[in-house]
Amino acid sequence: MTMTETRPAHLTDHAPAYGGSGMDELVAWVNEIAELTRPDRIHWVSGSKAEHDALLAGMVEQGTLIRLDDAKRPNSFLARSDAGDVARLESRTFICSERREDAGPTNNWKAPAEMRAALEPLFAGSMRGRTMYVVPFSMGKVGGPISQIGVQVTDSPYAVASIELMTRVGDEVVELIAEGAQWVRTVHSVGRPLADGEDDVAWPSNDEKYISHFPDTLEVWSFGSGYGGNAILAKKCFALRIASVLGRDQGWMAEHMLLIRVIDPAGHAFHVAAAFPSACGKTNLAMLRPTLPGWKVETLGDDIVWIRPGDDGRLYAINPEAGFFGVAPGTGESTNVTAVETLWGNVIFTNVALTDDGDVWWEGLTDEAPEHLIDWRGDDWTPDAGRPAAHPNSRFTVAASQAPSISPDWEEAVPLDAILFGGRRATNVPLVVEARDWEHGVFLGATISSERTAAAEGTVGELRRDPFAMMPFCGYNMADYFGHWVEMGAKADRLPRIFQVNWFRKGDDGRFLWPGFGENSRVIAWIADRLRGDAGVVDSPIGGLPEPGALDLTGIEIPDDDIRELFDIDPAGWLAEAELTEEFFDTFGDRVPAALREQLAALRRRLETAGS
Ligand code: GTP
Ligand code: SPV
Ligand code: MN
Repeated sequence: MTMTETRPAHLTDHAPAYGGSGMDELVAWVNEIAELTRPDRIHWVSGSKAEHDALLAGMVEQGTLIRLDDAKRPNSFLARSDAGDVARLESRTFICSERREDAGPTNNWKAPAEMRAALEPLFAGSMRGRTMYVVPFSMGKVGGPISQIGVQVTDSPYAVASIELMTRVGDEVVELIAEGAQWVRTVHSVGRPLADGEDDVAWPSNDEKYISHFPDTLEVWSFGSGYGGNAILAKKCFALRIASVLGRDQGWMAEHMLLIRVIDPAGHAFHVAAAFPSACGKTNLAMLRPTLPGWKVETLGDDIVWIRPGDDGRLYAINPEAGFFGVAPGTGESTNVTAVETLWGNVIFTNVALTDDGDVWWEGLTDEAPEHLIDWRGDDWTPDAGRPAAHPNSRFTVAASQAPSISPDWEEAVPLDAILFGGRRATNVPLVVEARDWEHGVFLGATISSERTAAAEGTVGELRRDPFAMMPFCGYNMADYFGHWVEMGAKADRLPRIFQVNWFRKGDDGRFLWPGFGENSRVIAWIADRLRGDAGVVDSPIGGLPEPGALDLTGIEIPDDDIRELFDIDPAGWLAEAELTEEFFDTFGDRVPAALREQLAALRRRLETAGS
């Protein structure tokens, strides 16, 4: 079959015409999806600015977007989602590997054939009355050594505009596909076909939702949601769940991490990646403005990192994304001034509040709320309303290049010097701990727990396991993933050092013991000094702690008692935690690597000695 025969020309506008068997495959796949979903039009997205602007203008006209005041927030827009479509849905997320044990006990599993049978009637005709967009994208710079490519077919112009900010979209990707490069097939429908002449709603979606992954065939099929990670399939679905499987098979890693370059007062640079669960401070640390004089942090990425061993025995990292899809609430002048500056214009906001003068607001942007707002649902709001004006998982979508802190070379791979694991822990976990070695560090990552946030469904505040901050994002059996981490340690000979941090420890009175945000630079500085070898450390049963005085606290007032509490290690509390870790490991049967079982036994021995 030739290209022209397989392409339904009457539906298609701009379609890049490269030769090659890869191109025929792509076109055949697009046609197959169109035949199933029955769109009125097919638009091949070129990624041009004019096209992006036209998409946005179309959504304003249609009611999906509100254009913000051009003087206050140039070229920026507000979307209000359906109230039932506000976050990731872990309960509707499926890993459809051939074998159930390859998904493991922490993922929902369905056999591929069974899932296809469930999806087929949902996708059949699901794009009627709509345009089907074909969006070719690259994760990492196009053609880069650690980059990967994919195509998303979607009936959501909001998803298209978001993907254009979050990834690199363009014909060069189609050219790579035509030449035969491996690519990931992602299909997305909001699941709201339009009858003839029926008016669209502002936020089309479907009560029935599926976010399904087929790791064996490198496919993602997402139905019913238009929100964030459910709809921007390049992000969590591809760059974490599918990529983690590629990494397992090909000897690299896909991680839920931020990436920064830390520069000390003498000009030494260190590259640090940090895995914190959703809405636990990655964007904040990625944009850290140090309060410690002379220190500087450059942003490389805020959510996803891909890591590969280099020829020199070090681990190299990239941020595969091109934008930030960041949590709005809690982002303000005092907490993340860099983000506030990044958001000057060219932003798509979702589910934040609208001010009377056509700008946006959310809890934490300013200390005092405006006297009147339109809240995220479109209702009048005043400070005494008794409910937040912005949804707790409201977000901004903006190009990474707009951050004033972005590294000049942020698209290049950097050698990793340190990896941090963290979470929200009101108790037990100290401000910072250094792993004894790689395997102990992997144990720290594997045993992270964190209090739930609004980034997914569930009860906010409830403590849950979130190993490596990857619980919702690991595309295969998590015990095998632990094993992959252990093995990666053998693949490199200048491994990054591993630390655990916790900005969220609370006193008995419920207040945070650590001021956090810019002051986290003090912890980063201690870590950087450790990497250079000139900061003091003392051993403890759970790892290395800063020697008294080694953490630079000049210029801030923190009561000595609070500092003591921040580093307090209660052997009984930790032994109880070890008990839970064993229960957690046992849910994987004998798949947990022996190295981690040994780490747990050694931790218990050290705690028992300390406690006696
Ligand atoms: P995802 O995009 O969901 O993966 O999350 P993220 O980890 O990038 O989340 P983000 O950085 O946006 O964190 C959001 C929340 O954490 C906000 O409410 C912040 O105010 C809060 N936060 C970040 N850093 C600190 C800190 O050092 N101390 C305290 N107390 N809160 C913090
Ligand atoms: C997260 O939940 O970790 C996010 C937001 O980064 S979303 O892309 O919606 O998953
Ligand atoms: Mn995330």
